[in-house]
Amino acid sequence: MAGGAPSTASQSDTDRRFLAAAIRMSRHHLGLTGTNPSVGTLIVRDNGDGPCIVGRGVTAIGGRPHAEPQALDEAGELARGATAYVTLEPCAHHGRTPPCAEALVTAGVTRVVGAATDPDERVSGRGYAILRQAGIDVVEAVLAEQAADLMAGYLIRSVSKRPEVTLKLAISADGKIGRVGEGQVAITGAEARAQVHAMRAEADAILVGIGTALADDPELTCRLPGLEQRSPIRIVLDCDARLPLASKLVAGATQTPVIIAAAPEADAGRKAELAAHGVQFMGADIAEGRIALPELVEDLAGRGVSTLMVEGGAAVAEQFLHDGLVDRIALFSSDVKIGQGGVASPISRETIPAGFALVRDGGFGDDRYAEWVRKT
Ligand code: AOF
Ligand code: ZN
Repeated sequence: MAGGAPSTASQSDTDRRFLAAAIRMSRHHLGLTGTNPSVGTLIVRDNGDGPCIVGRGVTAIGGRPHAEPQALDEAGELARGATAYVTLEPCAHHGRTPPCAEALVTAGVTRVVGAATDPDERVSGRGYAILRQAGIDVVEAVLAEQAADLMAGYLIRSVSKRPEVTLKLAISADGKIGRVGEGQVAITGAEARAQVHAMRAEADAILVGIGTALADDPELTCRLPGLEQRSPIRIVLDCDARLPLASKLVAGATQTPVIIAAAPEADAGRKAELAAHGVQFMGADIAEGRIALPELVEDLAGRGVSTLMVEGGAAVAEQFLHDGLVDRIALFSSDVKIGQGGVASPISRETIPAGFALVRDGGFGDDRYAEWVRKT
């Protein structure tokens, strides 16, 4: 709009556009910021000839510095009189870095548009209050749901003291996830597999049961060119520490951590052998002959895991569903038929539990993809 203040309608369109861009940017460090959320910040200035980005920041790898000081650094003096788009309420506490809300005030930003609110009690509501007290115009909760969706791991871990759990399944046309005793069976195609690897890159940890580890000998790494360093830690539910020394998981344990959740009475000699190959152990409670998942996920949150991908097999998936520990279901389905001897999937598009809402429905190559998020 030439001259004058933009109309409210076009202002809110502009706000949504820049926040959407900040949310997309925040995705870059998903899975790399430890217990901190990956936040995106854009500093946008309008000299009368349209809005222009003058500073960008994403929470740094490891979680610090936060997004805002990086974006402000890039903007320099251009931040004065500008608008800051932040995907999370700016922090208000003196942690390992000074409060971002104060940094925005000091830099002379005159407007802040925020998406998600922060459940961290050191911050919640206080970040926005600091800004308002300084006379900054604050607009809250723009694209809040989209921002919260990407930060679900951080939000769930903060509130529920466990990671966000994504159950990923690849299902054949006849409702199977594999074939008994045959190791890995290709169900989905190359594009879907690449998407699974991208999901792994964004996750903190990936988990399978020992049945899957023995049958499939999986690597559970991200093998997308250029993203190999972003493999999540691998967790195996393995009461008796049976993971073979010759498995691919053990072979790569010194590069990408492998943690076995084992019973206290697991053979000490086996554990020592595995440990000598770089495998780590976490103690686990046993209930009805199986590893107790509520305690396990709480321990994982304590170790800093905010997002956990569960990749198999059927019994483990069922146990997570039964215990009400699944927050997101990612379902790939293909035209391939498994036939005789197939392992039935514990879930299908038609049997998604109550309380889940469909958030994505599309495809990768020849395969269909749908994603549901727990709303209750
Ligand atoms: C922001 N911008 O980019 C991020 C924020 O341990 P600290 O001092 O780093 O503080 C962690 C808290 O900071 C975390 O719980 C969340 O409230 C906030 N994260 N805040 O202003 C950011 N990553
Ligand atoms: Zn901060």
